[in-house]
Amino acid sequence: MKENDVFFHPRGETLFVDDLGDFSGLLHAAVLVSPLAHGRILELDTAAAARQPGVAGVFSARDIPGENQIGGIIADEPLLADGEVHFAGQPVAVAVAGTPRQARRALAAVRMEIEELPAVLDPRQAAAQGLLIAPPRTFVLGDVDRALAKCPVVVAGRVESGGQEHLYLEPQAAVAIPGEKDTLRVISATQSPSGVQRAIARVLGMPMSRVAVEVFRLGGAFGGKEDQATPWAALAALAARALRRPVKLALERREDMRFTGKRHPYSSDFRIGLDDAGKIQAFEVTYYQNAGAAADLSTSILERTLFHATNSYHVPNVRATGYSCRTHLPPFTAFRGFGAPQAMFVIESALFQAAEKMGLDPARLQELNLLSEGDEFPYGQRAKACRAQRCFAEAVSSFGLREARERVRRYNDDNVLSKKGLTLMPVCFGISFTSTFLNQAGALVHAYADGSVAVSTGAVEMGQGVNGKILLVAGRTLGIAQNRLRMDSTCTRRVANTSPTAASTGADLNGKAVELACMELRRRLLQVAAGKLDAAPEELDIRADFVRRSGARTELGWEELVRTAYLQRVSLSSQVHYATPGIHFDRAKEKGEPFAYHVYGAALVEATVDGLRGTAAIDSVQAVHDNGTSINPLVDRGQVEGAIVQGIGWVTLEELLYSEKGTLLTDTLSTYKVPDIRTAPERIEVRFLADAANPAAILNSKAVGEPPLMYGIGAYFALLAALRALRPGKALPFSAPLTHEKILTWLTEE
Ligand code: LUZ
Ligand code: MOS
Repeated sequence: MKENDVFFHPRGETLFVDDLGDFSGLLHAAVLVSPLAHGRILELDTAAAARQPGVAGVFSARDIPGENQIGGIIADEPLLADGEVHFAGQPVAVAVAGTPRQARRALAAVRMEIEELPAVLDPRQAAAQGLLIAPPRTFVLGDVDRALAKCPVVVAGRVESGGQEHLYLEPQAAVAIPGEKDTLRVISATQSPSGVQRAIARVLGMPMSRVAVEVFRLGGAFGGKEDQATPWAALAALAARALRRPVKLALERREDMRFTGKRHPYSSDFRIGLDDAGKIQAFEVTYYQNAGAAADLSTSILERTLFHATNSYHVPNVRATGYSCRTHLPPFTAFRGFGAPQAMFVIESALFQAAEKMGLDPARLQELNLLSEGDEFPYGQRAKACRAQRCFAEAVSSFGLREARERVRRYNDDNVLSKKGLTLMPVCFGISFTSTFLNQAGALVHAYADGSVAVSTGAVEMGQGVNGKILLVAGRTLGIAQNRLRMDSTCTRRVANTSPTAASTGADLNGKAVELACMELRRRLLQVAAGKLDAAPEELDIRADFVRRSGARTELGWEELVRTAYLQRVSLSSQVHYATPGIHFDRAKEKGEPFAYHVYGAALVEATVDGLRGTAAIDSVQAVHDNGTSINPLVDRGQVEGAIVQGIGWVTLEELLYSEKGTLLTDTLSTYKVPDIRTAPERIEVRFLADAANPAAILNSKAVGEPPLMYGIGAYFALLAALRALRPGKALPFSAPLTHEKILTWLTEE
C-alpha cells in the first residue's frame, strides 16, 4: 500500500512532470500558436524573439531536422505549421529560455503575419465539400431498406452531441534530456510512451533506439494523452537536442484547453423501424464526425462508433455509415468511450422517440430488444456470455423500478412546476483495441538477489490503479507478499513497442503479460526448490513466501530460494510478451471478431427539472455493472462512479463554444462547466453483478475504465422524461449537452 500513488497524492509528495526540476541547466519552452483557424503564413520572423532576455533559442518548422510530421495513423499533421495554419491553437514556433515567463514573453516578439482563409467548422459542411479524413465506412447486416418498407412504425430524426474537454488535473507536459552520443531521454506525461518515442525519432531523423521515453504517472488523462501528449514531448526534444540542454515544456491550463483536442462532436441522422410489438426490425444511421484539422485517432474512433451503433440491442437489419470530416478546429481525439458514447446517444434517442410514437414506456422497448446469447452484431461477432438481459433485469428488480415509477408519477401529479423523469440506460461495450495489432503487451520482471521483485510493463498509471492491479497479479502468481514487490516506471528501454494504455485494456493486457512472466520465473524457481528439497517440481508450490510441498509449508522461504537460484546461476529475470488470442477483423468486409469480450450493464437514472427556472438535478444513478471478478473492487467502484459523473457532465453540463471564426470561447473553468460536488448526483449506487467470472481476461476480471461512462447518458433521457411531463405536446431536443440554458429556452419558447 505504501507503494501506491494513493498514499502519496494527498500528502503532496507525488511528482508530476512539471515538478521535476532537478536537471542542471534546465531550460523552459513556450509555444506560439496560430490565433486563426485557417490561414496562410505570410511572414514568420523569430530573430527579435531570439534576442529577448534569457532566450536560448526559438524554433520553427524550418529547424526540424527530420520529417515535420507527427500523424500516427495518417500523415497529415505537422509538428509546427509550415506555410499554412489549420486551427486556432496550432503550434507555429517554440521559444526556449531560462524561465517559463521569459519563454512566454519572447513569443510576443515573434513577427507573425497570417492571411486569413475561410474556416469550415461544421462536419456536414465539410462532408458536402468533400473534406474527409478518410473514405466513409459502412457496416451492414441484413437488408435495411426491405425491412424498413415493411415496418408499421418508422421514426427518423437528427441527433447532435457536443465535444468534451478532458480536464485532466495535470496539463500536458514533458522534459527532454540530451544524453551522450546523440541520445535523448524524454519524461513525458503520455499514455503512449512508444508513440511519443516514434514521433520524436521521426521528427528528429534518428532511430527509435536513441530515444528513451519514460513515464512515472499521469495526473489523469481520459484519452487526452493517448495521442496528444506527443507534440509537446517532440517540441521539447527538438529544442533539447539542438541546444544540448534539458528542456521542459509544460502547458498552462488555459493553453492546454485552447491548444489540445477534445471528444469529437457528432451530427447524425437515423431511421428506425419497429414492428407492432415493439421489436426493432431495422436501424439506419449516418454519423458525421467532426474530426478537426488532422486525423489524429479519428478513424479509429469512428470505427468504434460503428461497432457500437446498436448498443445493447439485437437489430437484425442495420446500415451504419460514418464520415470523418475535416474541419478547422483543433484535432479531436480519444476520450473515454472513444466514439461509443456518440453512437449510443443516437440509438437511445431513436428508441426514446419510437417509444413516444408508440405510446410505450421506453424501458419496455429497451427490454424487448436486448441482446440474447448468440445474437449477431452488425460486424459479424456474436454475443457470447451475454449478460445484457441479466444486468437489465437486476437493475429493474434490485432498484425497484416499479416503485420508483409510482413515486415519480405521484411526485409529478403533486407538483406543477417541478417534474421528475426516470430512465434506464443499458450499456454493451466491446473490449480490445479495434486495431487488432495493438492488442499486445510486454512485461519484464526482475527478482533481485535479496528477494525483492521489480515489475516493468507498458502500462501507464494515470490514477486508474492499474499498477496496483498488476502488482496483485504478480504477488498472487509468485506466491509472495505485496511488500516484496515494486512497480517500476514505464520506460521504452525496459518494455519496448508498447501499445497506449487505452481502450480500457491496461490491466487486461499488461496484467496477462506479468502473469506469464511471473509463471516463468516461478517455474524456474520451483525447479531450484525441487533440487534443494529433493522433490519433484510438480509437488511444489509457493504460497505466502514459502515453498509448499503437497500443500504443507517447508523450511525453504522466498529469500533463500531466490538466493539459491542466483548462486546456481539461474536467471532471475523474465521477459514475456502477450497477445490477445482469437481476435481479428477484416476491414474490406467489415466483419470479424474484433473484441475479446463485451462489458454489460444497466443503470437507472432519476432527474428533476425546475419548470420555472430551467434548472435541473440528476438525483440518482443506480447501476448494475458486469465487472467480471474484480481484481480490486474498491478501485473499480471508483472507476464506475467517476465515469458516471463524467458521462453526466458530457450530456448535461459541458458545452464547448467556438466563435464564428473557430476560436474556443470556453477556455477557462468559469465558462466551461464540469460536474462538481453540487452537480454530481446525490446518490450513486453501484452493484457488481455476482457470479460473473470472465475467463477471457486476467484473473477472470473485466476491463472497467470506459464502459460505465455511458450510464451517464441516461441522465439526458431522464431530463427529457421530466421535460415531457412539463410540456406534453412539444417536440423534444436531441442535442447534447442539455444545459440549464437549453432547458429554459425549450420551456419558454413557443
Ligand atoms: N484507442 C485505440 C482506444 O487506439 N483503439 C481503440 O479501440 C480504443 N478504444 C478506446 C480507447 N482508446
Ligand atoms: Mo529507462 S527510461 O532508462 O528504464
